[in-house]
Amino acid sequence: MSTMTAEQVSALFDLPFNDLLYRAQVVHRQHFDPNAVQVSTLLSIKTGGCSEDCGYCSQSARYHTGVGNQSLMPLDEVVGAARAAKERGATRFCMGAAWRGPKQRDLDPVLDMVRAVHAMGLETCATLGMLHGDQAQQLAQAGLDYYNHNIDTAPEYYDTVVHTHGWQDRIDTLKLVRGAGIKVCSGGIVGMGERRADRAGLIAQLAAMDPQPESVPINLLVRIPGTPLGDSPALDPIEFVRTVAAARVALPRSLIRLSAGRRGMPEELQALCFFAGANSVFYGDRLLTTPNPQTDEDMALFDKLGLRPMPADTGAAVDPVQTGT
Ligand code: SAM
Ligand code: DTB
Ligand code: SF4
Repeated sequence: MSTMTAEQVSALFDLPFNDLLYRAQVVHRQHFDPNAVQVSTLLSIKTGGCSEDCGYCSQSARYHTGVGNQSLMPLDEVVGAARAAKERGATRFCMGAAWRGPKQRDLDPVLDMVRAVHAMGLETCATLGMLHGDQAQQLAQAGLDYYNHNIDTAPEYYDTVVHTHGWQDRIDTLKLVRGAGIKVCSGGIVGMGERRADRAGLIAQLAAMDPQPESVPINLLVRIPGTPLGDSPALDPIEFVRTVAAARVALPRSLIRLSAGRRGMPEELQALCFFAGANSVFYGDRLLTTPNPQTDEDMALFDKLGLRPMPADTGAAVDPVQTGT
């Protein structure tokens, strides 16, 4: 596996925009069908009241954001939401919980959810916070395909944003996930006041993982009033596209997911992100606690751009000869 240092990723960011997008587009076409986009739907199965102090998050108990504290959703509601997501065309269903990490009594009902969603023929993903002991193995045995656990930013910037756990804790959980044979979904957030060097550092850290994460969500900060980052200055949209393109070049075989923040992006910006190598989205009217584009708007955009939903389990490399390039 060839990897890139933070300096090399920084050099990508510094390229003229057209050169960067060309590099990204070439890499994208070498490894993927350029017109296929993977479609995941999110569900918050346990919302709010979280012990952690992540400075971007509406669900921390420490900030007054208007997000209530809801206990774990019953199994039948989760199954109903997964069925609706499948009917609308999602191939992966991601269950998110506002925990520092699950206790065993939290995990047991989540294992039932994973079994039920897996049995429906959807790819399963969960994001439950830090794992310990044999929790990752239990999830793998229940049929979990992916675990989402973002490293969120460069190690040097992490402690500016989060104080109740550290960047290394995130890495430790990712190791448990890999060790259990679960595919890794890990990415980050941009627009948190970090420098370009931190964005490059985030991407270089993801690229240095061996193997690289199968899925890499790139979130644009959703500025939540009441959180420490609620008044952050907006990231320049062109810088966001550069981030997507640099991620595509450094992570050639990963699905790069346009994640939080898409609702605020005009179609032209989303189109540029797809051109820069993004090939996955969160699809469905809500993310966890904030709105996402409406599904019919997304389908209209896909139609306009000639994009097709990617079938499940073809996230890895495809033969470029068959891609109609
Ligand atoms: N509690 C678990 C954790 O922290 O890993 C799982 C849920 S947490 C909400 C999942 C991810 O959502 C975070 O790591 C972060 O990348 C993203 N996220 C949360 N709030 C966000 C916001 N306001 N804007 C953009 N991304 C956000
Ligand atoms: C990820 O990288 N982004 C998603 C998912 N993984 C769990 C969450 C985005 C949350 C956006 C803010 C909210 O809706 O609360
Ligand atoms: Fe809790 Fe996760 Fe939000 Fe951090 S990002 S406050 S761990 S829900």
